[in-house]
Amino acid sequence: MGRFDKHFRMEAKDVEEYVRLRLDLFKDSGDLEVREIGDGNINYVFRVVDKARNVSAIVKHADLGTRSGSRILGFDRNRIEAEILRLEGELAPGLAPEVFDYDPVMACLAMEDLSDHRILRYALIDREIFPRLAQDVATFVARTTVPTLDMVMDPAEKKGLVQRYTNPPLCAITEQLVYTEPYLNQPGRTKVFPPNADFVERELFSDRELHLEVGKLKYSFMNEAQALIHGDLHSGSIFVKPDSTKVIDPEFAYFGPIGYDLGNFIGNLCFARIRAQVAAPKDEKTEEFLSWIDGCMAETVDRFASLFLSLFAEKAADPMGKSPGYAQWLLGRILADSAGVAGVEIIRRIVGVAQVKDIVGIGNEGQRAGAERILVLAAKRFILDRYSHRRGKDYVATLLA
Ligand code: SR1
Ligand code: MG
Repeated sequence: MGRFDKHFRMEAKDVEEYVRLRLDLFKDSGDLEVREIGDGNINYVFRVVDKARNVSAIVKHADLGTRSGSRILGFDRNRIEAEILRLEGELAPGLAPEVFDYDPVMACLAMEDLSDHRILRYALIDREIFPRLAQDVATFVARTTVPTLDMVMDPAEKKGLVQRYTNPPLCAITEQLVYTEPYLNQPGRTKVFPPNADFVERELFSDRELHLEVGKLKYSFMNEAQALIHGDLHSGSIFVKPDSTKVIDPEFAYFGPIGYDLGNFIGNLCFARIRAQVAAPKDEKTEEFLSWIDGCMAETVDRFASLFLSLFAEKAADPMGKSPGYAQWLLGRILADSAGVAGVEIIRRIVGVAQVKDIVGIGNEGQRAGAERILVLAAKRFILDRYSHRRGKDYVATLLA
């Protein structure tokens, strides 16, 4: 029996041996540099470089649980990620990394190295501008989701896919971290910035009307098998350079509400916007960035809406789905979900256990407290008034109110 015929948690030296045996790319390689570069909570991510031949790859390796060992997830997420990346690459060409190999035994996924790109979250923290971002993300969300809508896909085929991409352990993370814990003051399950303790108690833990609306959004996340979605489309799941956008990490993919993807992205733009507004130098670069990011937020929503309508008109097969007004009705639901999700994503990243550098990286205590308050109050409006956020400019208006 070979070394890689039974799963074990690999270190860099194991990955070096593994890729030489497994990947054609490195079959003729001499020296290889292998480094673990993962900065997430879940998987091990290795960059493998053959400097002499100028080739490289990323190997994403799953263990049974999270990196801290606090949660058992199983290995299926790695299969889901490999299959969904390939599917996304077909549906939205150029917007997902190329997959070289998937190995269910070692729970390893080898893919294109995107080291010439940056993670969007860190680029936005540096106030970098990406003119293609809105168009690329809107295209990605519309093109990867519309084909699996009920009125588009054959119903039996769709039900088969719903089974294939049922993702209980990863959905459970979202159900708990996004839709539950930020509203309950449970020991160890929230991280409240001390200067905002009273504010959070009043605005989040004690607001029963808010809890009811978040409960309704949670119902939609848990029950609405609308389309095959990415499931974790935050700014850490997107790589960018000025002329390219690549969406990575679809291990949370499952059949859920499309608004979960669109709203997640918009919520993460809000962090970058408010961080720059509150904590960046008051200079020309910041002014340009603020005006670009407001436009990006609005453009993403509006482009998604118009692309959704045109794709739906082109692809809808079910006669009832072709009824006049049906596509607009469905889009209305998706946009309301998006606003609600932008709200719950913002709140969970401020008081939940998985926080973001955009906010926790604000070193000045007063500025951070102020940024959190602006964001939480806007997030509540996104949730409570979600049916009136129909245009991109509605999001910007709420955030800047
Ligand atoms: C335990 S995982 C924490 C978060 O990281 C992922 O990217 C998801 O957003 C998840 O909620
Ligand atoms: Mg991830």
